[in-house]
Amino acid sequence: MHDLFENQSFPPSKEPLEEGAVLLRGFVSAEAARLLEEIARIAEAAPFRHLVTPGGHTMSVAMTNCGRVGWVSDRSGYRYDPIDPDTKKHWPDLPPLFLDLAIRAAAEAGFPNYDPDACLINRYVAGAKLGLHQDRDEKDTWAPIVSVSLGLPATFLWGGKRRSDPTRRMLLESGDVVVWGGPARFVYHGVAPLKAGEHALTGAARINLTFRKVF
Ligand code: MD3
Ligand code: FE
Repeated sequence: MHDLFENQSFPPSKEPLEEGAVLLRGFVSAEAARLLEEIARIAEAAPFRHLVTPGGHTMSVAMTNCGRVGWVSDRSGYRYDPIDPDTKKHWPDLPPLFLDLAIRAAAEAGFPNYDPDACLINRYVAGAKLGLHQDRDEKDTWAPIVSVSLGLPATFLWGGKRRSDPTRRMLLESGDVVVWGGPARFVYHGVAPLKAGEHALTGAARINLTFRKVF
């Protein structure tokens, strides 16, 4: 039997995680292939790269961006930059499909009038991980971050407002969207090392989009 949605999250479901955080399982399953086509187009203009942290470590996750600004890191620090430091050009525009999905997901989670200016695109292959961190380079501290998972599943780590708070684990699968805003905006979070696998849409990779209201 052909599985149109490539995962178990049909029909889409909505699950509150904590005050300000909502899990929308399967929210973008129907658009996953089109999203991946857009991502391939973006990556032709702004190729995925492994950024270096201020501490001098090369990140295992490969990144690129679209939107008015992109998130970048180098030895001098983290920042949002309107120019891609690799190509010296502006980042590709946010595709209308991206904007539409991010706005609809935010509204569904109780954040109307969402107006993101940036989308960070993370690509994980087996072993790639993201250590526990907060996202706090954005000026708007109430607007949500909207996260979209595509391809291989990953174990998402989700803690509290202090690094030492206990962390929960949750499997994020292709098509899942999580909205983190308001009181949930500054929770520590990360991604456990990706397990090797093969996905019909992305092959050996997981791709995550995070929409951000930067200004
Ligand atoms: C909770 N990305 O790019 S998405 C990141 O799967 C990032 O690639 C992860 O953390 C990934 O910064 C996790 C879920 C997520 C993203 C941002 C958040 C959860 C968040 C910001 C605040 C609270
Ligand atoms: Fe993050």
